Amino acid sequence: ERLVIATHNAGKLREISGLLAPYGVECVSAGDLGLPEPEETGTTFAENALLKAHAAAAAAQLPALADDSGLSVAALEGRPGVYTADWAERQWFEGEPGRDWYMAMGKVEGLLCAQGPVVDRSCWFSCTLAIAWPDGEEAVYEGRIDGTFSWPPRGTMGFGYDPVFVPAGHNLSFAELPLDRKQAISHRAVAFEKLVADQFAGRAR
Ligand code: ITT
Repeated sequence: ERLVIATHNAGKLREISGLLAPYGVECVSAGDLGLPEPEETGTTFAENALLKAHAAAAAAQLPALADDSGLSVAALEGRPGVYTADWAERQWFEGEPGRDWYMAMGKVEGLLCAQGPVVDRSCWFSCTLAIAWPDGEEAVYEGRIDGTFSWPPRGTMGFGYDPVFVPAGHNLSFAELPLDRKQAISHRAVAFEKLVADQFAGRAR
């Protein structure tokens, strides 16, 4: 059985493939199928995840799994949240991949610093997984992990905002934790546990 992983984000694809590995699902990425990237016009993680999953399922005529995620900062009323990718979209340093993420993380830090010397740095990562079938059927699963926004960025593993996120109860950032340790606790792993219980129960090899 083939499942389209409806993401164009290489970091997500790596994590999703790893989380699905024990269940004998044959994964094919939206990129490999040459599927277009739909515009994310939703205002919630669920809306965007469903939009991406349905677009891929219809285009590929296969079941498709999409992930919409982001980092929310409590002292910024949950921003950037569903707009996390948008905050990094401006190419301040054209031709230098990765620097745009640094600027987006810096923007969060700047907004926090502007609030004064003592600021609540609580934040959380959210992940919403949506699975859709070509006949229009759908299901949604959500996960969250709480932590602290930490500056300056630390670590080289993971992707996106991992270098500034220190999960609650840990001292290392997500980018300093080996992938298997991130995968044991992350927002994505929490959502996956629900997806697997619902869709792949009893299929672990
Ligand atoms: P697709 O829509 O193609 O899946 P995207 O990068 O546009 O890829 P989103 O719209 O869901 O994905 O934006 C989520 C952003 O939040 C993503 O680009 C990451 O930078 C960040 N993010 C999500 N999960 C993360 C994680 O586990 N670690 C670090 N950053 C994460």
